[in-house]
Amino acid sequence: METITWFHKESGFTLDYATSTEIIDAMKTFEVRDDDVWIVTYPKSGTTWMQEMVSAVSADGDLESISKKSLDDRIPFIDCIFPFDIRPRFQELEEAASPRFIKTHFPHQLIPQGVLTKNPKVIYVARNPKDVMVSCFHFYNAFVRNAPKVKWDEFFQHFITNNVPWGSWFDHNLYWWNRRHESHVMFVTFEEMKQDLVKVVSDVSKFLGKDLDKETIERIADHCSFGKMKKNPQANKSQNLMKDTVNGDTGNTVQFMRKGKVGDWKNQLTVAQNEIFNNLYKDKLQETDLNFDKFVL
Ligand code: PPS
Repeated sequence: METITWFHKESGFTLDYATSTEIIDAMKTFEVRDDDVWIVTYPKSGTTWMQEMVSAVSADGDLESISKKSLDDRIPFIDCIFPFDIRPRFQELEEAASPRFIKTHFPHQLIPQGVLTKNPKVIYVARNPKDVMVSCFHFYNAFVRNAPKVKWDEFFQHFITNNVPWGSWFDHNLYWWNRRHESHVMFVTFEEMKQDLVKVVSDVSKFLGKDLDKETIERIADHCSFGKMKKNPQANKSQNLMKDTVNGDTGNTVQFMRKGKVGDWKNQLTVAQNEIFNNLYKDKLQETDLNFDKFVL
């Protein structure tokens, strides 16, 4: 298996170009507050979707006010190296008024320990691993500039051997699945959001202690629909639009909001890969009650 040049190993994990040792060290001493709200996800699981929702809910549905600030400014991505000097960003977060809203992909082994030992609100968004794998593949190939592209068959091997950023999908998800009954933890899936977004907005609102009326909840759900978010430059990260070089230089651009579907993996995995993945999936989850069978098998 060839090395993917824009991945690197730190503290036993494969990470991508956007996370450094400096970030890992800064996370070790980052002071977590009980009134923080952390959005924790394995990459490509619906993080941005949840960020936009949490942002709208916490602003009581004032969509105009939230549209004035970029999503990353409203809910910073703490693991990310950009902009390059991380000190002002960490200092800003340390000095920010409560409640702070923070996004992270870090697995429990690397996340600031206060997230695990204190009682901040944690919203964990999970998505079935096959769609995650395919979404990751397109994202990494499209958004990493000036780097050699990786072929799907290679990426598949990397994913099933945990040699992808933030490690094993199974370990990452199972940690928070096992803590889902704690009152300060909300475990929600991408597939639930697809099925009934109004319900998820309502649940998130209750979880954050908000008492929003039906009209506001429906307006937030509409604002968070795939179509609306795709047209929203704050959410679609359109400044990062890249040429689609995954399938040769087609001249097409790849959008951050790519397809937003459940089951898109069926267009990507070969029959043999599907069989390999199903065996891995069954093996890893057989003694657990985390179940994405309906979307995976
Ligand atoms: S990241 O970079 O890890 O933070 O990516 P993340 O935001 O977790 O995941 C990106 C995928 O989520 C899809 N997405 C949505 N789907 C449906 N509805 C809405 N509103 C929505 N917003 C984001 C996005 O399209 C990516 O999935 P794919 O399968 O690649 O389309």
